[in-house]
Amino acid sequence: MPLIQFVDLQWHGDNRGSLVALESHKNIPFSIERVYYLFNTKEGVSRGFHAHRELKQLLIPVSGKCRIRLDNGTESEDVWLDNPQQGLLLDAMLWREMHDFSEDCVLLVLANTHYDESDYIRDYQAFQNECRS
Ligand code: T46
Repeated sequence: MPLIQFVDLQWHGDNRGSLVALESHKNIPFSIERVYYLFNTKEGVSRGFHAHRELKQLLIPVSGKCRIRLDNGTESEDVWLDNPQQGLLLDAMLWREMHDFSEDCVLLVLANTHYDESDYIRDYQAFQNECRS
């Protein structure tokens, strides 16, 4: 499976501007159980540095941009999120880091479960061990 998987989000544009609708199992490949957004991230601050055992998420940069590093325990890849008409799909067992947030970045996240701290792997060595087992 490729590390970087984008989901194209159809937009409805007219002379008033643009609109994107997000619907479970239509353009979003899971049931949306939780929505949160990251904003006002300070200059030079990075976030993430963890993986999830089960959680699936879609990251949509509704404003501004940031750089995401994904790592499956064997290889890693960086990608810029800067298009509100595309979401980045984060499957389970991917180490993620978020860097270089622009001042205006608002990163919308759709998740397929409620918040559960026990789903997080926050230690990189532990993540690699779980990938191997
Ligand atoms: C992820 C990346 C993209 C909650 O109480 N409920 C929530 O739904 C979330 C996501 C977080 N929190 C609390 C837990 C921490 O006290 O908010 C605080 C900040 O969370 P965290 O340090 O995990 O934030 P990030 O930006 O490092 O990671 C977040 C998500 O946690 C994570 O699942 O994939 O965004």
